[in-house]
Amino acid sequence: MFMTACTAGTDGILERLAEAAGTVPFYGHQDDLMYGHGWNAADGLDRQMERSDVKDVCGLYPAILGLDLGHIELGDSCNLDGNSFALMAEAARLHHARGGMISLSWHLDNPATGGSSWDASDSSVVRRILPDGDLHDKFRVWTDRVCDWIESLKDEDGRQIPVIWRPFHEHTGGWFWWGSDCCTPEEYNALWRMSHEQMVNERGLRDLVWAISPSSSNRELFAERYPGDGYVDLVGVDHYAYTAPGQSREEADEAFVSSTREVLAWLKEFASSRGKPYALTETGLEGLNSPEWWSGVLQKAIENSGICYVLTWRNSSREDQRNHFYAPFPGQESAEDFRKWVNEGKIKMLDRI
Ligand code: BMA
Repeated sequence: MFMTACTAGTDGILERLAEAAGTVPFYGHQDDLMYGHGWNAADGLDRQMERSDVKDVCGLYPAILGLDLGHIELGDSCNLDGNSFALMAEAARLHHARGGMISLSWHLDNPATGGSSWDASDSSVVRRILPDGDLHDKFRVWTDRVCDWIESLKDEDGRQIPVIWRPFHEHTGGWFWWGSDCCTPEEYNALWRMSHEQMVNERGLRDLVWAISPSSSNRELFAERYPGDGYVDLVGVDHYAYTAPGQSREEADEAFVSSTREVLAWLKEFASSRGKPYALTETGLEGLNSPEWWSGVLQKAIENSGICYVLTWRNSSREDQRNHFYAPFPGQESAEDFRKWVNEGKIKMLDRI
C-alpha cells in the first residue's frame, strides 16, 4: 500500500491510482473539455462542456482532466492559454461529477521580473519569495489566489473536490524560473514546503494529492530537489517524444520507446523505494504524425512500467498553433489507432473507473 504524505481527504484518488498502478493506467488529457482542434467551449456552443477531441474519437472522456492555473496569481479572469477560470471550474466540477479525476499544473509568472514562467533570467527569485525575502508577501497573495480557486471546487453536496496538485514542475530543467538554473536545491525544497504549509496547514486544503514531476532531462538532480516524503504523495516525470534532425519517423519512435522505458524504470525505483505511486505526468508527440503511435509506440513505452496514469498535453484550438496537439481528433492520422488502443482495454478512460 502507498504511503500518503500529507493529506487524508483525497477522497479515494490515491486508492484509485494505486489500483491502476497494478493493472491498467488511466489516460489523461490537458484541457480536454476546454477546447480542441478547431473548437473552443468558450465560444458558446458547448457551455455544457460535452465536447472533447478524445471523446469525439473513441466515445469516451479521458479519466483525468488536466488544467493549468497560470495567471490566476495575477487576478486575471483567464489563464495563460485564454481559458476562463470560471469555465475551468465548471469543467472540473462536471468532470468530477462524471467520475473523473483532475490534475492541476501552474505556469505562473515570474514574481521578480513580471515575465512568464519561462523567464529564467534571474536567479534570486526563489530566494526572494521565501520567508524574509522581499517578494514573500506578494507570493503569499499569489498562493492564496490559487487556494481560493481550488476551494471553489465543490461537488453537488458541497464537499471539496479532490485534485492532483502538480506545482513547480520540470524543475530539473533550466527553462522555468523555479528550475535548476535559478535556485539551489535547498531553495527549491523550501519553496515547496512553504507552499505546502500555506495551502494545507493554513488554508486547510486537505484534498490535494501533491505530485512532483521533474523533467526527464537532468534527472540526476532530482534526488536533492525533492522536498521530502512528508510533502509528496505522487512522483511523476514529464517526458516527451522528440524527432531529432535527420531522424526518420521509425527511428524517432524507437528512440522514444527506449528512452521512456529507461526513464520509467528510474522513476519506479525512485518512487517505490519511498512508497509512492508514480505516473507519466506529461508526454506526447506534437502533431502525432505517426499513425500507430498509441498502440505501437506509447503502449510499448509504458507497458509493465507500473505507472498509474499517463497524461498527454493539450490540443490547441488556435489557428496559428495548428500543429500543437497531442491527442487525436476525428480524421487525424492516429485517430483509428487511438480507438483501437482504448477498445483493447490497454488504457482506462472515464467509463472504466
Ligand atoms: C506549453 C505549451 C504552451 C502553453 C503552456 C501552458 O507546453 O502548450 O503553449 O502556454 O504549455 O499550458
